[in-house]
Amino acid sequence: MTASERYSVCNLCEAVCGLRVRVEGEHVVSIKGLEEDPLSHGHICPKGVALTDLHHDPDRLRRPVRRVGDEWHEVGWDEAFDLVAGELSRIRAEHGPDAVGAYLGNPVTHSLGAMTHAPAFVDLLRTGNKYSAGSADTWPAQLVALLMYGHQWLLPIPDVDRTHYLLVFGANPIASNGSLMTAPGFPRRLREMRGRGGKLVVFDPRRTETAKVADEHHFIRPSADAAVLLAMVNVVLEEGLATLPAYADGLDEVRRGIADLTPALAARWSGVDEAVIRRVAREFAMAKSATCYSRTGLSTQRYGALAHWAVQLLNIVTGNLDRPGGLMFTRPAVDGIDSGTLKPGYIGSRRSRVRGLPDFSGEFTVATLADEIETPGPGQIRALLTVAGNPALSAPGGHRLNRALAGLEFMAAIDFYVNETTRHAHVILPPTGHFERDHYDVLFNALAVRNTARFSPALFPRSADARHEWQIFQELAKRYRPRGTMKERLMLSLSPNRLIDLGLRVGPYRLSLRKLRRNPAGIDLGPLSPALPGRLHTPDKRIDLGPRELLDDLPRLRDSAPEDGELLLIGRRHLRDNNSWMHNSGRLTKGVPRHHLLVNPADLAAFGLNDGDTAYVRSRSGAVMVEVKATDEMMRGVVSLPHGYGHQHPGTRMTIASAVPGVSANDVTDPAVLDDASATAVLNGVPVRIEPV
Ligand SMILES: Nc1nc2c(c(=O)[nH]1)N[C@H]1C(S)=C(S)[C@@H](COP(=O)(O)OP(=O)(O)OC[C@H]3O[C@@H](n4cnc5c(=O)[nH]c(N)nc54)[C@H](O)[C@@H]3O)O[C@H]1N2
Ligand SMILES: Nc1nc2c(c(=O)[nH]1)N[C@H]1C(S)=C(S)[C@@H](COP(=O)(O)OP(=O)(O)OC[C@H]3O[C@@H](n4cnc5c(=O)[nH]c(N)nc54)[C@H](O)[C@@H]3O)O[C@H]1N2
Ligand code: SF4
Ligand SMILES: [Mo]
Repeated sequence: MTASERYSVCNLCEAVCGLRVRVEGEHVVSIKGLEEDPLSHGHICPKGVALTDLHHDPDRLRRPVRRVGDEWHEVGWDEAFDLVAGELSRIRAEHGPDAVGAYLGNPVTHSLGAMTHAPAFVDLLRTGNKYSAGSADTWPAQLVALLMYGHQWLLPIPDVDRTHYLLVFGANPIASNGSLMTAPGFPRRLREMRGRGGKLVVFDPRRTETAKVADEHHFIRPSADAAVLLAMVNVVLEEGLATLPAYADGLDEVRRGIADLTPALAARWSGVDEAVIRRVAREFAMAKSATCYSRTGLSTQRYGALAHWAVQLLNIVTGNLDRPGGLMFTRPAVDGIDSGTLKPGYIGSRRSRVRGLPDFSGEFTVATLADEIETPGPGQIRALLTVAGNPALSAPGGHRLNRALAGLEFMAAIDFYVNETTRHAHVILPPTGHFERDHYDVLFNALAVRNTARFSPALFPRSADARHEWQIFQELAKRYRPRGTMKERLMLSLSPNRLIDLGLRVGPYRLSLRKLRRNPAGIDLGPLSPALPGRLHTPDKRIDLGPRELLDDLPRLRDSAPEDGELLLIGRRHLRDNNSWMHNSGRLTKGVPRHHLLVNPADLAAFGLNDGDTAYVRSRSGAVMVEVKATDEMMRGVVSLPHGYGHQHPGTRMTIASAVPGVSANDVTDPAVLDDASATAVLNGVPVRIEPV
C-alpha cells in the first residue's frame, strides 16, 4: 500500500468486502477491492465504489437538526441530546414506558457502534414497543433455528466453497451479494463450484440474474415453496434416500404431518413439473455434497417459517447438515452465541395491544407499528425513536405508516438523511459516516462461508463536531430518566472497540484487537468445520425435526392452492440499489431506470397494456401508478416491483434521490397479512390487480 492508500471495508451489505481506498486529505480519491482480504479476495460492487458519493454527499447531515414546522435548523449536540432524552423521558413519565416506541433498521446490523449500543439504549426505555427490520426479513429463519437448533442465531450457512449441488429457493445472490450467507464474490465462487463439477439449480418466479447463470431455473408460483420442498422431502423418504444424523428425533411425526404433500399436489400448487420435483430431490440426495439455500423470497411470504423449516429438513434428511459442502455452522472470532451476548430467543411471550400478534424475542412485527401509533388507549405509541431505518418505505403498508408518523407527539431519528421517514422527526441526530468510524463485523463474520476476522480502523478522524453512533447513545443514556441498572450503565459506558477486544479475547481463537490491527487485511481462520451435536443449544443437544409450532402450522398450507386469474406481486433487488437508500448517489442512479413493474408479455396483453404504459397496481391495501415493462423473465401470473423507491415526498432533503422515478412497493403490500407462525411481514406473493391508467 502506498502512503495515501488505506485498508478499509464496505459494510453496505452482508458481503462486507475489504477495500483499498486512496485518500488525499479529507478526500476519497478511489476505492478498489482488497485482493489480500481472506474472504472477499478483491471483490467489490458498484455500491462499494459509491461510498465516495456517500462520504462527500452535501445532503448527508453532519450536525443535529431540529424541525420547526417545515423548517430544519441546525442545533448544537447538547441541545439536541437534551431535547431528545427530555421528550422521551417526559412521555414515558406521563404515559408509561410503552408510549415510547423504537424501530431499529437494517443498517444497525452493519454499524459496529449501533450493534453494540443501540439495543442497550433501547433496553433502558423498558418499552414493550420494540420493532426492527427483522420482522420484514429474517424472523422465519431465526424462529426455525430456535425451534430446531435451540438458538435464533444458530443459522447454518451453505458451504458454497465446497458444495457440489447448490439448490436456491427465493434468493438472488448475484444481485444481493448473499444474505445469511456472507459470500463476497459470489460469481467467482460459482465458477469454482462449476470447476469441481458442481451444479446450481434455482427456483424463482422470476428468471433472475442468478437464475440466468444457473444450470437450471424453474419458475415457481410465489408461496408454493414449502409444498414443493416438503414434497421433495417425501421423495427422499419414500425412495430410501434418507441418511439421518444420530442426534435427530421426530422423523415419524414429520412423515405423518407432510404425507399428503405429494409431488403431484405440489406441482399443481406451484406450477413446477412433478417430474422436476422428483428428479431434483433425487439429485440433491445423491450428490457428493449438496446444500439448499433460501432467503427473502421464502422468508417474507405467507408460509415463511414452514418454507425455512422445509429447507432445513431437506438438508438434514439427505445428510447434508453439518458436513463439508452442505449446510454448516460458523465459528466466529467474536462468538455472541457461546459468550451469551446473543440470547437464544423465544416466541409469543406477549401479545401486541391492537392486533394480539405474538412478539418474537421481545419485538413486535413492524407490520403492526402503524396500528400501535394510531390506535388510542393505554400503551399507545406517542413518541418514536428510529435508528438507521426508513420504515415509511420499507414496512408493509408504508403509506399508512407515513400518516401515522405524522401524528406522533414526538419523534427522533438517528440517521444522516432527511428522508421519507426522518422528515417526520422533530430532531435528527446524525452519526459519523462509514469512513469516519472503526468497523469490526460482529454479525456478518458469524454468517460467513469462511471463518475470518478483520478490524478496519476509520479512514478519517471524527471531526470535533461529529459524534459516533455509540457516543450518541451514551449521551442520550446519561440524560434519560429513569436511569438503568448499574450493569446497563457499565455496558453503555464501554466503547465498541473495548467490547470487541473482550469478545475476541474470550472467543474461540483467543484473538485481540491488537492482533487484528497488526493484520489489517484480515485473518483467515479456516473453512467451516463440523460442529454438531456439540454446538446445538437445545437442552438435550438433539434436533427436533418436527417442532410442534411448525407441525401445527401445516394445515394453513392448504390455502396455498392457486386461484383463477390471480396476479401475485413479488419484490426485486438490483445490484445498484440498497434497500431504501443510496439513491442519493449519482453514480448508482444514473443509467437505465429500473423501477418498473415487470410483467410477462402475455399477462400485459391480457390486461390491455403495452410495454412502457403507466398502470395502476392495486391491492387490498393500496394502489400505485407505475410504468410497466414487458419481459419473459417473469412467470405468468406474477409481477415484480423493487422496494425502496418512491422518494417524491415533500419535506425530504435528498437532491438526487427526490428526482429518481419510481413508487414504493410497500404502498401496495398488505400489513394485515402475515406469516402467521412467525408474525413476519408478507412482502412477496401479494395479490394485486393491474389496469391501464
Ligand atoms: N416490499 C419490500 N419491502 C421490504 C423488503 C422487500 O424485499 N420488499 N425488504 C425488507 C428487508 S430484507 C429489510 S432489511 C428492510 C430494510 O429496511 P430498513 O430497516 O428501513 O432499512 P434501510 O432501508 O436500509 O434504511 C436505511 C436508513 O438507514 C440510514 N442509515 C444508513 N447507514 C446508517 C448508519 O450507519 N447509521 C445510521 N444511524 N443510519 C444509517 C439511511 O440514511 C436510511 O435512512 O426492508 C424490508 N422491506
Ligand atoms: N444490491 C443489493 N443488495 C442487497 C440489498 C439491496 O437492497 N440491494 N439488500 C440486502 C438485504 S437487507 C437483504 S435481506 C438481502 C436479501 O437477499 P436476497 O433474498 O438474495 O434478495 P432478493 O434479490 O430480494 O431475492 C429474493 C428472491 O426471491 C424471489 N421470490 C419472491 N417471492 C418468491 C417466492 O414465493 N418463492 C420463491 N422461490 N422465490 C421468490 C424473488 O424473485 C427474488 O429473486 O440482500 C441484501 N443485499
Ligand atoms: S458487495 Fe458491494 S455493497 Fe456489498 S459489501 Fe461488497 S462492495 Fe459493499
Ligand atoms: Mo434485509
